[in-house]
Amino acid sequence: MISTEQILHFKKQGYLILPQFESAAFCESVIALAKDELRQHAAPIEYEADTQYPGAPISRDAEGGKTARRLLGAYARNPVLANWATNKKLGDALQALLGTAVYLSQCHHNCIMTKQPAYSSRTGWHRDSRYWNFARPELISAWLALGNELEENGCLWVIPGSHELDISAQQLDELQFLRADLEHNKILLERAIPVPLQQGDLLLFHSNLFHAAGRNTTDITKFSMVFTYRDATNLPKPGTRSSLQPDIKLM
Ligand SMILES: O=C(O)CCC(=O)C(=O)O
Repeated sequence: MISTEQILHFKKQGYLILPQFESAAFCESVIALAKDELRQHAAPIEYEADTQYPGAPISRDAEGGKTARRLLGAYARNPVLANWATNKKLGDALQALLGTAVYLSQCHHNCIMTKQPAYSSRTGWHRDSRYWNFARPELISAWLALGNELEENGCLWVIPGSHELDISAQQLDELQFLRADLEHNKILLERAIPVPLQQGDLLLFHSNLFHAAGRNTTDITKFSMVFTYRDATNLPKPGTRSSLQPDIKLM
């Protein structure tokens, strides 16, 4: 299913879009499920306030403080989500990119991201691998657009090829976001591009790829489903957050 050209694109750019990977009907069914969970505030949930990102409510008790950002623990939350996260079509695509058997990490992403019209926050430029602890920072996240994702509702932006760059500690702030005030980083950020997605498109991206996202300025919530995968040799480091829950082998 994945061509040599697509593999080369992923290796060089650090991301790959597989258009129309899922049907609209499936995406709508997951949105309905997510809305139901949001109505019930079904734990585990990360709220915008928890992120402390720019634009987020100051605390869970502040106005808008109960705006959810992520329905966490998606794999264990519902068999529909678990089945999707381990489905063969996705597994085959990941195996083509990772080159070995594929394992789902339950410790990272593993969520439905919601970006709600009011109180959504802005995510700065970062590598997901900054807080992940594996033998190598070489995992792949699979981001399924459950609805259309555009600049106005806060789609992802990426810096193509940035997964391979050597970045010094001085280029990052104390939370490991790229410092926008540095001339060196400005040159890097000029290469940034938005990644608009249509409903059902799948974005696969490397855990070292710098990415960011804006706020949702529309009046419709944006939903995306995101899971993270490693290859068979890239084990989580014992005693870290990345090894808190067992990884799931895709068949
Ligand atoms: O949609 C967003 O705000 C970006 C989320 C993101 O980059 C992340 O969770 O790593």
